[in-house]
Amino acid sequence: MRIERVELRDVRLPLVHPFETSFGRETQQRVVIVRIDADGLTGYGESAAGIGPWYSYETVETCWHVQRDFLVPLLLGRALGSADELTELFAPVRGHNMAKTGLEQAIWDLCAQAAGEPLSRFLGGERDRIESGVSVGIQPSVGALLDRIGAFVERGYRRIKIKIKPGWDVAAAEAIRSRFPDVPLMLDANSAYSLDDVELFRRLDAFDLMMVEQPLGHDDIVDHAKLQAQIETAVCLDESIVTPEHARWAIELGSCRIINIKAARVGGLGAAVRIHDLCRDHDLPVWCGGLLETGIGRAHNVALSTLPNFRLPGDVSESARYYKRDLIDPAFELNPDGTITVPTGPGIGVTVDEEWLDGCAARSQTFEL
Ligand code: OSB
Ligand code: MG
Repeated sequence: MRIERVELRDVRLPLVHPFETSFGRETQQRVVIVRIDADGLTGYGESAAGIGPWYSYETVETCWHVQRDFLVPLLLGRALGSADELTELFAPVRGHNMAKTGLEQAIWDLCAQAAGEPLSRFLGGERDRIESGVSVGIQPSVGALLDRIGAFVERGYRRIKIKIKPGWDVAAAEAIRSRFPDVPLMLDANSAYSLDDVELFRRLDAFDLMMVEQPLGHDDIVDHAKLQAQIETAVCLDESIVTPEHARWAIELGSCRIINIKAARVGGLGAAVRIHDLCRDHDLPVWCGGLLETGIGRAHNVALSTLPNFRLPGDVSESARYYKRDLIDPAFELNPDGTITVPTGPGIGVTVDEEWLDGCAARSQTFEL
């Protein structure tokens, strides 16, 4: 297919609840929505970079710059045989995985549509529903945390993840375990600790956690191996795995027993599938993480989550948990059994509300042949 038109939109959407992690508090989501037109079809993708360089070094501004000045010129007018070709095409641009992902996802959407298949099947997925978990931000008090978790458990979510940081860890886990003894529970530190905290992680072993996510440095895989060797709870890596090579290194070193896969972090769906396959071959379960995506990025996450080694509930929750009005209509909803139904239409299989998308866009830029 020949890439005829690329449109970037800088979208701002208020969050239903502020989201607080060890690196900060967000009240609004900012993303770049990518629309690509080719062969009479339209594909969408999302660069979920956010406002500041906290989770990774990327921001909406760096995405815009790298897309406008480097990636879009590589794409425009090009005849592509498959979305896999993008890995090589984009390789000269070092890093900037979120910038790449928005464009790459739009091409996957187009290719799946051209094949007349839902993206989930086109990627090799098998499920028609995915298990949904929820990521609960740092709350003003333990009481507020328990109330929030209670509401999500009531709603049917299959797994609860809480954000932790020094001072908001053991006591929070202990309180959750005494109120909800059986709830599948995990903690995400977003790199807030160091190897000096091994004792603290040993104490957390008492709470029957599914895993502890990214406890140490955002770019570390060496200290994580040392920590994993000293605790019972499985370490899961998020920030540290930015390429399939990092996944291989982490597995070889024993840095983790589980990997959180986010297409946005690893440069797209192609790399996400490669990490999935590598983990499958080494018998490591994976799950699909999130970056508070709008319905467009969420549709890609849902499709990715249907691959067989996504064996644990992910952070792909229903739209209403983030946004009052999503960019897609209908929005993603949670089934009573805590699953989300995978769209069956061609490509991402959701309808983008173009009018609302324009209404949420602070700026847009179109590149045409
Ligand atoms: O570390 O997984 C993370 C949100 C923003 C940045 C980093 C993370 C998260 C989440 C929320 O945990 C996942 C979601 O609900 O989309
Ligand atoms: Mg995380």
